[in-house]
Amino acid sequence: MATPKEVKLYGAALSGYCTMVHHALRLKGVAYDYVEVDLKNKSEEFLKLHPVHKKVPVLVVDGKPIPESLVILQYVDETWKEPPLLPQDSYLRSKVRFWADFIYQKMVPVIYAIRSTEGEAQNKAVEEFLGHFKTLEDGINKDVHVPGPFIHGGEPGLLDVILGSAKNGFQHLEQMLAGVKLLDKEHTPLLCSLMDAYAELAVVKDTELMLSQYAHA
Ligand SMILES: N[C@@H](CCC(=O)N[C@@H](CS)C(=O)NCC(=O)O)C(=O)O
Repeated sequence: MATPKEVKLYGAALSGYCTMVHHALRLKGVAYDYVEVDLKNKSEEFLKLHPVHKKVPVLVVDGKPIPESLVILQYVDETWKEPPLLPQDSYLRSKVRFWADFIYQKMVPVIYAIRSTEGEAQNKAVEEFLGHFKTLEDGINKDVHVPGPFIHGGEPGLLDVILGSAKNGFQHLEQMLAGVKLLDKEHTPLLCSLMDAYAELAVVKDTELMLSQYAHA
């Protein structure tokens, strides 16, 4: 496959899904242009790129649009091989994909539920979040973690990118919940330490700085 020439990311500064894609591209050293999409007033240009769900992120590579963050992350990993985000071993790769899918299918809806409810319903959603987070901790520990700051040891992998990109969002939720700890080192020590290590990466800080110019969005 020829190396792509023009890479453009359509995103929104406050979207954790888009942050993942910024990080993946930067971890791979891919040069790209960024287009901030006004989600309240989506342009015709953007709607043509993703007429199905009309959501960011959309990565456009040599004019060809690729929507959906998890699909994009895997495309990026297959297109720019180094450093790899997914393990070489296909069984391990399936485990990483399983836990990535768990985050999207089980955890994301609960996060939306915490945001959109209050009182008893919100307490229930928080309990559910903590339960899923512990399941994820145990699953990652058993299935894919090897000693080191990141999930596969010394270099960040796909699950680091997904979880690490969500850290700010989790912290905002904690502020909103005033007093409830979602990221608890006693409850989920491995996930907390993986996210702390990830937050120290230069690509994370550089992305945050670059996106801060759109912070009013
Ligand atoms: N499953 C999608 C979700 C993307 C998503 O929900 N994007 C939000 C921003 S965080 C969006 O574009 N919302 C605009 C809308 O729904 O109109 C993905 O993983 O890429």
